[in-house]
Amino acid sequence: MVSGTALAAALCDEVEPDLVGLLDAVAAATERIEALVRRAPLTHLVGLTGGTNVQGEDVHKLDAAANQVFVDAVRASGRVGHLVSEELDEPLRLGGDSFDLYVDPVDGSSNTDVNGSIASIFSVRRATRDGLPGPADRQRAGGYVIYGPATAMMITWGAGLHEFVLDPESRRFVLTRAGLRLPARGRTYAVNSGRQAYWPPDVRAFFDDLNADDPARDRPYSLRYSGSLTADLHRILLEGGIYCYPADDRAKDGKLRLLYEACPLALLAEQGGGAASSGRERILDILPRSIHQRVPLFIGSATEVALAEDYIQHRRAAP
Ligand code: AHM
Ligand code: MG
Repeated sequence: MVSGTALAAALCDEVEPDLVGLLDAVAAATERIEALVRRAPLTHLVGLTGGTNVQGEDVHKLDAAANQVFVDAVRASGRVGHLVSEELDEPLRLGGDSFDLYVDPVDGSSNTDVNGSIASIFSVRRATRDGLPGPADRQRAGGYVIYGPATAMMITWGAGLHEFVLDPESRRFVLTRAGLRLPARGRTYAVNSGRQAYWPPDVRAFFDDLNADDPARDRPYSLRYSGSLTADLHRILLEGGIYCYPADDRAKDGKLRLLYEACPLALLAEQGGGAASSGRERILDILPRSIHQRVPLFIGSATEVALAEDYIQHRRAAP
């Protein structure tokens, strides 16, 4: 639990009690998921369930277990009207009237099988009667909890970007960095370059630019890609650079989901002085059409995101 901790104290000073209560429930859920993650190889919680989710993707055992932890935790909080999850076909009605909660219970699920970093992503939106998301300004808070060598929460409630680390002894989240700012540019990028055969020319030109042998422009960049968006973004929030999952010939809208992946991470990046774009428009300007909608994503330091937009919108030609 986070009550009585640095997280609760920070929240209590700045946000309404209902939101403190919900974020407390989210933090408690992630503390329980962390315990499952740490023991997963010992408790046969790695590997697939054999089922697929609404998006046709294989469900890992940890996806299903973490999803159930969120369902139980937010139901008990009494503050959530609808829970939308990557692992649920439809919004789950929970009866609360303050907020709707959007979650990706386990981001980077394939890493569960290889002891790689994974995370839970969450987005709190003001409740709607129909469970539909409405515009981005309904998003009231967002963040993720990464289960890496340390378990860390990156969170914003609209007043800066903050990091809390779970103390494994007290089981409480402790403030480690307040008011984090992303460097204006970085030296690394993250992308699945195994898909480059499907990239359109504008996407290819952007990465050719980053890979150029041009020390005067601080190139080439280094590639860092882990298979977990949040693990890659964590490096970028701390050290700068850009994470990209572009649209390509096989994935016309990219892979990542707007509401429980792109939007909360975009809010984090912007609160730290960074940026997030589909390449064509700011992520937080996109009006959602459906709960599981996908979106191309370019997120990180303002310099690299602006450069990606220049290529995608054909303001720059191949170097
Ligand atoms: P998931 O939520 O089902 O795990 O999917 C999202 C993940 C991201 O964390 C990661 O960056 C991306 O999918 C990796 O996809 P790919 O294997 O196509 O590179
Ligand atoms: Mg997932």
